[in-house]
Amino acid sequence: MIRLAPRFRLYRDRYRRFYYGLVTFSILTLIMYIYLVFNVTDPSEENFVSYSLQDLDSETQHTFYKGCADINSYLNDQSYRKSNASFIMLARNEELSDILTTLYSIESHFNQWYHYPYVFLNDEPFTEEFKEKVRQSVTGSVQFGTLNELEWEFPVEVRETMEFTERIKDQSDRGVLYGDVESYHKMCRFYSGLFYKHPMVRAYDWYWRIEPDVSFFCDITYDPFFEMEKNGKEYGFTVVLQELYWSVPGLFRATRSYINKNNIRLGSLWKLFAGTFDYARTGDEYLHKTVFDEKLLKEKLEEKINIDHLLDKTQNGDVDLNDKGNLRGLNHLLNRAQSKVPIFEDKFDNEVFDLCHFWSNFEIAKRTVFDNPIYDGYFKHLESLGGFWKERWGDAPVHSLGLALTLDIEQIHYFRDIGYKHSTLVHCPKNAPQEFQLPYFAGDDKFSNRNAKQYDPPFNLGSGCRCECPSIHLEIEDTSYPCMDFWLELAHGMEENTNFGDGGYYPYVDLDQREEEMKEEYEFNS
Ligand SMILES: Nc1nc2c(ncn2[C@@H]2O[C@H](COP(=O)(O)OP(=O)(O)O)[C@@H](O)[C@H]2O)c(=O)[nH]1
Ligand SMILES: *[C@@H]1O[C@H](CO)[C@@H](O)[C@H](O)[C@H]1NC(C)=O
Ligand SMILES: [Mg+2]
Repeated sequence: MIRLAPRFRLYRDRYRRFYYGLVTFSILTLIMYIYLVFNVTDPSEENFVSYSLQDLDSETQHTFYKGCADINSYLNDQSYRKSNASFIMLARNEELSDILTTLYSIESHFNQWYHYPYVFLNDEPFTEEFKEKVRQSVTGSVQFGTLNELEWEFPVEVRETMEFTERIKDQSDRGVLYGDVESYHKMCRFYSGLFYKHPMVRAYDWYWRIEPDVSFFCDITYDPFFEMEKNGKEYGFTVVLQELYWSVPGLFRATRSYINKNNIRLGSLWKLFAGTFDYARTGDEYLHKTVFDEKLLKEKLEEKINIDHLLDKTQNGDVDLNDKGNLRGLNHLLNRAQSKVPIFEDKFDNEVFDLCHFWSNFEIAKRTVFDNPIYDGYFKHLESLGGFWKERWGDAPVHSLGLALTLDIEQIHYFRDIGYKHSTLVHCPKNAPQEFQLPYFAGDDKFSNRNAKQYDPPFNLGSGCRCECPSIHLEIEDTSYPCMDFWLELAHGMEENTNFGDGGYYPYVDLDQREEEMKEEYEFNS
């Protein structure tokens, strides 16, 4: 297993160069030139193997099944017990058609064999038409709940203040996604701290969260609740990615203050979310202060190299603004003068939030990962600080940081074999080899003529069962840098090879050496 370490690192580093090249490419024509010089023509790129084409299993982190389980023998196995579990979905009446899309997808790919119940929640009563259509579409029982004011609305003493209205309005000016949509704030608050207390959710030990307009691409032929329980897992995800910084600038500090005030003993999951300030080893004070991840490293080094070059020219008195290199230096100098280091606002105890989090629109979890005194106190603390309206703290980062208060990495499961799409992001696995595939059969008449399309071809390292991925998709596993890297290193117990701060973890980086390497790659015209 240890031998995997350099492999991941190698691919990751190559991948980073490629990815950031790609991003910059689409933004600035000037940088496009640099991109072309560095990345496209980089011969080492030929060896790049994306994560989605690799076997990522480790001893503690692996898919429960390779390919398809034989559903009938699975269900009839002596040791199998149906779990005390339910789907849950918060939704609005007007989302009915998107909801039916979701239901068709989850039923035809999973629930037609397992018949788990559903709980639908809404801040308004569901219409009769809604209930009728939903009941017709599923093979499990359904409950519909209406949230009361305490569950859905911000506390009266908050929502009737001028500050409340203004703060929310202000977020659109600052360009926070959904920042000025009050109901979105309510939704995030509800999912952060209240859903698990709802009586209909508390009636179960496990839940699977779904949303309108999501798709599943593979058959899930085993019972994920049962397998999680059997394997000591408490929280399962399909996508891990970075949050937009401006929606949560104060969340990490708030989390840290709760931890310190209550002497919380953190789970090892914390390492996935917290980084230290000692990321960059360098004699350069400015770089030490501003570089704490690979993206900034590249930006800041590029900036430094160009500025140094310009200053050098200035000293010799031969600055020529028709020269691309000089012009670039000047631009960088202006940028540096204007740049802020926003992430520092949220620094605490020498740790920063790396912005990674599990995407919470899909969750399979034990209810008590949230329904416990530590998490509950955490939510109350966050609520008291007003972050659900002063900022736009999302339930996803709140869940992730909150889980890390109690859970260890080993209790988290990556459902790599579940193909999933929400909005534009797609995770879709490669199918397992042919000998691990089984033919489809309907578990319910509704699905007896499920369109028999061609499944994706098998792949020797694949894990999926009867997957049909979108023909063209950008695989999130390959693009959720740096979160998937961190996840994999932790999943493979590789963090001892890296730089450890107090609680936080980051790969060790020698900035001065990287600067030398980068300088060599640069070509100045003069
Ligand atoms: N009842 C109700 N559900 C909501 C409201 N806002 C969001 N939701 C639900 O909360 C979930 C997340 O909202 P969504 O708009 O999909 O957010 P996104 O996935 O972050 O874009 C979905 O299941 C929505 O149906 C609301 O105002 N009322
Ligand atoms: C399911 O779990 C809930 C919450 O723990 C419990 O109240 C309920 O009795 C359980 N139901 C069954 C059938 O075991
Ligand atoms: Mg959604």
